[in-house]
Amino acid sequence: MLKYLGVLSLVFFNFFLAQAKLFYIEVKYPLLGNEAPPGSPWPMPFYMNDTSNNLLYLKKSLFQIKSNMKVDCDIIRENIRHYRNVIFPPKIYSNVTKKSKINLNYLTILNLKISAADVCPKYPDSNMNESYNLTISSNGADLYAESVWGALRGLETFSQLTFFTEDNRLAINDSTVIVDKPRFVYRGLLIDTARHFIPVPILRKQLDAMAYHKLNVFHWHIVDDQSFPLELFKYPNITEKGRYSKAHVYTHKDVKTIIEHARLRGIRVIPEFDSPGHVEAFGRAFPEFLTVCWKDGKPYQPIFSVQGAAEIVNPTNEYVYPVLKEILSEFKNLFVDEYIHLGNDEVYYDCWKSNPDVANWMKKMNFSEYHHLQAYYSSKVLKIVQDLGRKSTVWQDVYDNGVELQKGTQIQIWKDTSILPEHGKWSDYLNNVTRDGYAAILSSPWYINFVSYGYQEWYKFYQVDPFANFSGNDAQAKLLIGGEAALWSEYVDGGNMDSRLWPRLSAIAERLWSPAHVNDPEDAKFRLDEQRCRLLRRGIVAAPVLNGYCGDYEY
Ligand code: CP6
Repeated sequence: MLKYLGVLSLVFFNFFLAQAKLFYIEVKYPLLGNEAPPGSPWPMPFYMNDTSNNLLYLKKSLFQIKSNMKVDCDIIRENIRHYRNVIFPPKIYSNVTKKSKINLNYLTILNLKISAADVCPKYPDSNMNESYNLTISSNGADLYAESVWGALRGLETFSQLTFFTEDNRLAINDSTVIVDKPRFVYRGLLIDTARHFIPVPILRKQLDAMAYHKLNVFHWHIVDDQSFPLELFKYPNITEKGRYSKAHVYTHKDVKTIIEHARLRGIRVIPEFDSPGHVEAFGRAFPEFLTVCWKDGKPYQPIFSVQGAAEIVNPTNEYVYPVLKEILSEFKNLFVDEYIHLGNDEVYYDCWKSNPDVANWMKKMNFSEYHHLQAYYSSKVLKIVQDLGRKSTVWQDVYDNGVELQKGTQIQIWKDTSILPEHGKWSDYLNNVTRDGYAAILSSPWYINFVSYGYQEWYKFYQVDPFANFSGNDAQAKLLIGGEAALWSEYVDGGNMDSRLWPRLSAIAERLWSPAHVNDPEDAKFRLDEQRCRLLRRGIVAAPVLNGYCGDYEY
């Protein structure tokens, strides 16, 4: 009887499978019919014509990229090399159809025509000109750019316009015309390397992937409560006690490698030294700089990892500031960007409130509120960075506490009612910060570390518009300089970073680069699906967008 049942269930199962297969075929092919035209770029350029369907073909041995630079420029040299590899990926290109019976039209040259041909800039900065124009014709392709940085963005677009045809040749649409420039000057990604250490090669790969999306700022949230993975010459003790292990440290040499790689991709590296909160790892070497929390009328140990009273610097200890000055001075010597990020986020007052010495000190200083104490601390560290000749970015908490800031200080908005009910709306924060004359960077809607099911994430990221509910004038609008996705790494390390970031970050990158009207996810999804396949071909293990498949060999 049992045996009989087994056979019966097998029959039923097979029947079921057959039904499922039928259903699968019926659904799958109509969906696949809705593909983006091959060679569709991501993010969408400012302007792109309806290209002809005439194809030009590319052959590695017949194709050259030339530049009009009058000075030797390592950035251009490196990117010509890099993009030749991207356009002709060694493994995939080795399989293309080599012989042809018919005469094909070949595209043989891409000319880089850079206006500032006698300037090879050293580092990308907040003023870099990233605009470019690109034309493809049978006489050759021309890439016009004001600066080297625009040439890099144009090279990326050019590489995306090329695609493999069904007969397995590399092609590009003839008569393509692109006029392109970024919508926002600041298009960033925060990577947190303190909750999990991210190996240098993985960071380099993410910098490549950022350049594939024209993102231009790597905000390196390098230290936090959990670890202090940065080598410090001045205070080796901080690193020794703050790191996870010897293997989990970015040496000065590592940092320089990262900055160099980012430079060649047109990406700025802004390091963050977060304090007075998020300093547990730092405090292991300097416990005397942390606030001692009190309970039941006496100080208590251990001070580490107390819920709701996380480790916070004690701003009343005057000896902390010279040490911070040394650390920030080492940051200044190591990192090259004009901005240093000073954190100052999530300073919970419970521990300060519990400590009677802090209360007495505040009385002496005439501080009636704990945010006065936080403002006192923030002003001191801001002054240190200013004296070092650098500008500061800070989380919005500094602004929220009413600290007077230097012009040019950038405020990063991370709060929203959707994160904590006591927060305000991010659009209100943007209105207020820019009204007061500060540059604002939007992050609240773009916590890329959070995941839910499938499309729901990227649709949500994509549909955000930084100017939604913006009520400021033109001058204020200019101060909304862009946005930054944040990858907090509590549940991310080098192993799952690719698929956590991509292609969801691609959606944010398009929001920050492309014109505001490019905002329909139902339209974008086919192009994004293609971008995902492009990322796979380039070695980035991006998550799927639509059902179906990429090439025959990609996952
Ligand atoms: N770590 C640090 C974090 C966060 C912040 N700073 C954070 C807070 C709330 C959310 C996501 C991240 N994990 N150092 C705030 C800027 Cl929802």
